[in-house]
Amino acid sequence: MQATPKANRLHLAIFGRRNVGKSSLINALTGQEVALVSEIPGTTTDPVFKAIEIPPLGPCMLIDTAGLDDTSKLGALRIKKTREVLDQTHLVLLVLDNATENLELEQELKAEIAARNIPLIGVLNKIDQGTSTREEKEKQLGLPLIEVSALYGRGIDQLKEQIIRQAPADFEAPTIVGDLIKPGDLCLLVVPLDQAAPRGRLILPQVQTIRDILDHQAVAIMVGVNELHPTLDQLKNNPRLVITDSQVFPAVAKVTPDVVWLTSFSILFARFKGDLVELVKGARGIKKLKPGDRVLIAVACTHHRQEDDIGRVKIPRFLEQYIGGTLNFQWSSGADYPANLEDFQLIVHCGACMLNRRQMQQRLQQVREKGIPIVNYGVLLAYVHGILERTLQPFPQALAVLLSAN
Ligand SMILES: Nc1nc2c(ncn2[C@@H]2O[C@H](COP(=O)(O)OP(=O)(O)OP(=O)(O)O)[C@@H](O)[C@H]2O)c(=O)[nH]1
Ligand code: SF4
Ligand SMILES: [Mg+2]
Repeated sequence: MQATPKANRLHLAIFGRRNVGKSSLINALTGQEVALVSEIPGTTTDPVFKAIEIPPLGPCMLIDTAGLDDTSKLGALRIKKTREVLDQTHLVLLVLDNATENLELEQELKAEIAARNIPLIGVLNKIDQGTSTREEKEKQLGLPLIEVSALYGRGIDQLKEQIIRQAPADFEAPTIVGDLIKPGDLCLLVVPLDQAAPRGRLILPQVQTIRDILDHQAVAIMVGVNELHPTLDQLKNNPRLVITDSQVFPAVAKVTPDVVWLTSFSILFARFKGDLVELVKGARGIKKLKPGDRVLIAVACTHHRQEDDIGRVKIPRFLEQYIGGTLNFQWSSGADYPANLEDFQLIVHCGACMLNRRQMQQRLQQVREKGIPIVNYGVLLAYVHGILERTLQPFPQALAVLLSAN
């Protein structure tokens, strides 16, 4: 269970004022002492992530947060942290207790959650103490409240049922390649094993793609770049699909027969995590770049050598060669994502395997609002190598957008 990648878990955030029992609720939901509880208000000061399994939802990520009324941090920083949590949240639990009065903070948060279309469950904790104020609070807040006692485990099963009922079914796109293949189909996966590849392992997009192929009763064969040709020669029939690392597109395109679909891990991830159509539209922005323009390269993880090399060295080089001049590059990594997106003429994003779908959608939405073109590594590399049209053959909608832009 622990091996389920963070980005594939249902993210459930718990908000409420200090001391209402948010951390206690996490312990009650997990049945374990995973979160720090104390009678001192302000115990939890920064978001804390806990991976748990809630049957039948499967792997979840519970996010414990600092109290809404925690004033130990500057207001702007608190709001930023709350937004960062909401950016990746699929479902919110808003916790109150009988002592919570004047529900202004709760109202504000409720409005922000509604604006983002995130399902919200209201929880009234500590029902073992005092007289219930549920009805009055429900009226004030305009939200039904589930009565629980995190301390005594009361109402927790009802809360779990509600979580299961309200959890969005489509919090992850259902499949990476499953809709492109039939049981028994053969998929050839091409991975460069050069200096830049991590030693002794495969990277997450590769692993997840293999798992998805196997889940759909199809066959995955993985080869290095030089082995592709001899492997194709040995096969009785053509494979259904060749999926390559985008960095070796030209070599792979040369030996893959035209009748075989050719695409890349990062193009598959463009639609799995984000919106392939939007990222293909963004390719128009590459054409419009002029020397001196500013380009943001956003990488969603902080540690990967191969992706570092592609983002720091290869993509800048290809782009500058393509436009025949020098560009101004800026990089962001991990959860950092600059607010001044309007200062860039193009945004280039990695495959985003470390982000959940909602986080990537959120990033795309910000870019959309500001009208800045965005592409991902796969779309960009296919475009500059002149094979984007070919790599979009399996995706008619994105292909139509590309052709209409030409
Ligand atoms: N009586 C009673 N006490 C509870 C209940 N849930 C939590 N508490 C107590 O309330 C206090 C605060 O609990 P926490 O879980 O630390 O609350 P929190 O909302 O995480 O607090 P901060 O991290 O400070 O924002 C602790 O003393 C808990 O034991 C409950 O259902 N009933
Ligand atoms: S750089 Fe992006 S696609 Fe590559 S491993 Fe990191 S998060 Fe995943
Ligand atoms: Mg706490």
